[in-house]
Amino acid sequence: MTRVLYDLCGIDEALRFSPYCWRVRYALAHKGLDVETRPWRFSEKQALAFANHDKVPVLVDGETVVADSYEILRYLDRTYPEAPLLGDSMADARGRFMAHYAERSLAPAMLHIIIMDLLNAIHPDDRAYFRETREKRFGRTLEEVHSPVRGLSQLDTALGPLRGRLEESTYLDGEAPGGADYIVFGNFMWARCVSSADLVSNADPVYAWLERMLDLYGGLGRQATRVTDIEGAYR
Ligand SMILES: N[C@@H](CCC(=O)N[C@@H](CS)C(=O)NCC(=O)O)C(=O)O
Repeated sequence: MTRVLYDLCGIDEALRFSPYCWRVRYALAHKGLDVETRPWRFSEKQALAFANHDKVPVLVDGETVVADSYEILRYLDRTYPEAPLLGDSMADARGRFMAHYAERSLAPAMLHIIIMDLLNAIHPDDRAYFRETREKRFGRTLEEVHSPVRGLSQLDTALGPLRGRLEESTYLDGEAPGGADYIVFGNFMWARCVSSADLVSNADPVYAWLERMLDLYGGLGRQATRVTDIEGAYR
């Protein structure tokens, strides 16, 4: 059976940078499940029509189609109960909190730092769409969102809860990584793949955790193509 994940790609098919898709890539690796990732661009909405959805990730697992990264993690736990990602209903509820933390605290801070790099990493045919939809969402131009000094200070504050947890534990989920780690780490993969900005100082406990996360599953994250690996793509 081929398991397929529709995965956002950028200026090059090998450049995969969606934070939500990275959550799922790690979750599948955690379960030991193989997957074929299929590159998808913002303009290819019709390719997701079968899923009744317009965003990635979309997972096709045999006869089952699941959209939305969090729903995919829940689906994987239901279907492949060994090595839980989110666990019982209380742990699942905490996982949802982590998703809100990643999306509402980490991502906005990172966005101030990487937004212009992100635009540059997107396929040229998708850039006008990205600009138009994101400027509408933010209520500002991308250039106005770009504010690295502000972003770094905002990120430093937003990293506080992660630091606290990582001072007491190897992973957010304890001695071994789990759903909480993958949900949060997806955002760091997003930034890493599109930008060379240093987001975390190497004295920070978050830095050591990032290094561990990059090495998991045979270096899944570390081996991922970055925009800096693509000739002529990085300004
Ligand atoms: N809540 C969704 C969010 C997915 C999402 O926003 N994906 C972005 C890529 S990072 C996307 O496909 N956007 C399509 C668009 O903006 O048209 C999830 O967790 O999967």
